[in-house]
Amino acid sequence: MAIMTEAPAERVAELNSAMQSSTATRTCCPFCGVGCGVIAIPAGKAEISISGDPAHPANYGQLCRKGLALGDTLGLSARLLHPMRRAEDGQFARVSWDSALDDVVNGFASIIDRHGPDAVAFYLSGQLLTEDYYVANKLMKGFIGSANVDTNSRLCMASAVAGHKRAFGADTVPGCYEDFDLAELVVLVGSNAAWCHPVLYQRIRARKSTNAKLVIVDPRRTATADGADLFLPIAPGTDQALFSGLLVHLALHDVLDTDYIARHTTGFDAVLADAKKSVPTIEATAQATGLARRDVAAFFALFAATPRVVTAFSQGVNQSGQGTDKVNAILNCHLATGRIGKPGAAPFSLTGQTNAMGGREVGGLANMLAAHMGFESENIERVQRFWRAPRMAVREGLKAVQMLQAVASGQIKALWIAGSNPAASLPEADRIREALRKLELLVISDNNQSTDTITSGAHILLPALAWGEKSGSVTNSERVISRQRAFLKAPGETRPDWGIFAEFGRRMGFDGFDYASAAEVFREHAHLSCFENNGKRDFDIGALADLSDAGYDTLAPTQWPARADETSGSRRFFAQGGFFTPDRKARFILPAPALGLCVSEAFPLRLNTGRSRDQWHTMTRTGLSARLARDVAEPVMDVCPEDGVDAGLVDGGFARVTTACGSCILRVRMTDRQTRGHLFVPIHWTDETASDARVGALVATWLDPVSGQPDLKTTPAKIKPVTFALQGLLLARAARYYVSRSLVDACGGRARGRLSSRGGRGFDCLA
Ligand SMILES: Nc1nc2c(c(=O)[nH]1)N[C@H]1C(S)=C(S)[C@@H](COP(=O)(O)OP(=O)(O)OC[C@H]3O[C@@H](n4cnc5c(=O)[nH]c(N)nc54)[C@H](O)[C@@H]3O)O[C@H]1N2
Ligand SMILES: Nc1nc2c(c(=O)[nH]1)N[C@H]1C(S)=C(S)[C@@H](COP(=O)(O)OP(=O)(O)OC[C@H]3O[C@@H](n4cnc5c(=O)[nH]c(N)nc54)[C@H](O)[C@@H]3O)O[C@H]1N2
Ligand code: SF4
Ligand SMILES: [Mo]
Repeated sequence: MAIMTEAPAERVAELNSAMQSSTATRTCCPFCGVGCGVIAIPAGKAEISISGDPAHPANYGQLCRKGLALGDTLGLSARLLHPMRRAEDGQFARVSWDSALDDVVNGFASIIDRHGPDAVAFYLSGQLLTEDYYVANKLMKGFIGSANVDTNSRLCMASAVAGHKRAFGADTVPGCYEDFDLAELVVLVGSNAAWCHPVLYQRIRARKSTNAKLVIVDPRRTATADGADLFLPIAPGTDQALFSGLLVHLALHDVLDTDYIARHTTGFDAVLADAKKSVPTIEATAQATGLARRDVAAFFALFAATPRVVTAFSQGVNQSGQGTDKVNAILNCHLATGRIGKPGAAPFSLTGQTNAMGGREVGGLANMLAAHMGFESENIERVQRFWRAPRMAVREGLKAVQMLQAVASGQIKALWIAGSNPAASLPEADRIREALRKLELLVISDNNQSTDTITSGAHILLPALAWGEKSGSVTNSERVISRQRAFLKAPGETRPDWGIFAEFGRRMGFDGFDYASAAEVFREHAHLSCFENNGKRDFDIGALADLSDAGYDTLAPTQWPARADETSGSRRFFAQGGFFTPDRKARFILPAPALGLCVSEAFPLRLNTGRSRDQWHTMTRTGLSARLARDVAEPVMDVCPEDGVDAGLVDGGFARVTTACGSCILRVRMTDRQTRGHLFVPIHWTDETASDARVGALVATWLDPVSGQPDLKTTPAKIKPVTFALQGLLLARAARYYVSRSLVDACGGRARGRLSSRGGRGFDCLA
């Protein structure tokens, strides 16, 4: 289906002159990790037709609502179009690129001189293209000499990465989307795919209509659960017990692939013995997970009876204080049954952002070096030779939350953030804001003039190209590399992120940053992937290392591995073993017993946070679309009617949600989708878009000890009603959506309010 989008008024003129061609551009959606192909066609007077690319293997022409609304997100009113410097009076003023980059270079160089390379850091994002990520990573790890590069993927995929590495010896996703078409059972664990990976979810539904079964494991009854054959409303944080109980059940019922276990794995007996002690029976599993005995029995029977099973997992697994153990508990069941790397049988990590995988490939995480290599001495030496790097990082850097803790303690003095909004998205977001204000130098490359992070003391703002303007590559959940291509000219003085980092590298006096194009960066990345590889590393795209510029421009979606010497590689990994551990065998891993942050009399409920169907993260793009605002128009909190009534709340009224870290005021939505004791709040609103709904400020810091990924789903909380004396609604044509309750708080008699001024079009919604 093609959707014609009327471009935002302020872009009409630009669009008319900016269309690079009047022909169709094949590109890729910038939102979720499904990675759908998109066709963008300038359609006459400032219109853009957006449709799904029928030839793209991720979506075969389908798009979800967010993808279809992409044309609405191209407005320029909120865009950062010129480099800016913050003046003494706190206001940002336009400066030249030369002057802005001088400040960045002088600031970084002087801090490195005075305090060493570990006093500086980059914080990156899965919104970036692989080429952007590659250049930033090379700069920091090979030339500045620190591994303080981390990314919002730490909040998203880190536990999956760590779980894969522990079991497989590499961060390998063994399966592919086709497995969902072939599976007879799909288990979705901690995934609201109906909203968060909609096109893939439709594919699962299509398969289900041919009699395949669907099981959902989630503490709340999501839209995804509505379509399930079996819904397991698991107690949060207990998935490892469910899958350890399943392992015991599979052993008891002789469903193990003993040959696979013997030939391709180690550690099985110890893990099974431990599981038998902790969850020996269906009853014990039911008790450990809060599930009904008959539901656990039904799930175990289904899993045991169905060789073709895909267990896909997302943030209910990863964003947990024990996320890595949850991942390994799932992988254990697939390894024990040999249901891995076979058509229709695989564990499957659903990646969040469009380029979460690309970031992992280049080494964007502080505990990875580059091209899926870690910090072993032979890898450090190899990458150093390849980069001709003068100053290699020799150990892992600080992971996101620790990085910000080091900012707070003054250990890190310069931070460059590109493509993320950590003042909203990290746990204890108020403390993050305080920490950022202490920096000697805070540089932000972004598409927008104002974000919660920019207003947390940024010194220099660098304008980056946005979707539709930028050009490079991304990798989706099934290891398919796709091109994002530009169909709009760069507005204002915006530049590609890779170009900004490369220019910084040149000005720092580093050799090896003279890239003329994204294609050149990509070729170097591909060369590194196959450099002294010889099948030892999973990530190898050597077949693309010598692409011409034209070949890069026209590159069709390509799945890795794509080794130079292979004409027809397998789409899947590990059906015949061949793991990336030293003995090439997989490891069974013992999960620790479920722990958890304790609820108390003061904070008796659990705050779960996640996504709404039609908004993306901090709404910097989806917030521009009126049709996407219709789904959930303001910040809400879901609570079950019993808990709501107990707390004196009214459905449709307001509640203050408080945790040990902070509080928010949210519209109450009573729903039986929530179980007792659990609240759910979407993550999308920030201080830019609402007066009191930055949910990151409420989330406690509880890190997975292996991956460093924060638990974002179980903070102890309390709720109380808030009543306002007056309420009004103002509708206006605004550049961006803003919700404010500038009302007289009936209890406190205090007036609160705030005006937003996005490009002079701001408005106050309630008055
Ligand atoms: N509409 C939309 N789609 C998106 C995004 C977006 O912002 N908006 N963002 C993208 C990104 S970056 C990501 S990472 C993905 C995230 O995609 P999902 O992981 O599907 O989304 P979430 O809403 O974060 O959380 C998933 C579910 O985990 C459940 N959960 C919480 N605790 C537990 C637990 O202990 N066990 C289990 N089994 N489940 C639990 C929650 O109730 C929730 O329903 O979505 C991507 N797609
Ligand atoms: N409580 C809670 N917190 C969460 C989560 C949760 O479930 N609960 N989920 C976590 C997860 S999984 C994720 S992925 C994060 C997401 O959290 P963030 O990364 O903080 O969110 P975004 O809104 O995607 O921020 C992207 C920023 O980059 C800018 N941008 C977009 N494209 C580009 C580009 O090409 N170049 C540059 N330079 N800038 C660009 C945008 O304008 C925006 O300011 O949130 C995490 N935080
Ligand atoms: S499913 Fe994901 S990648 Fe596909 S159109 Fe929707 S948001 Fe974009
Ligand atoms: Mo994510």
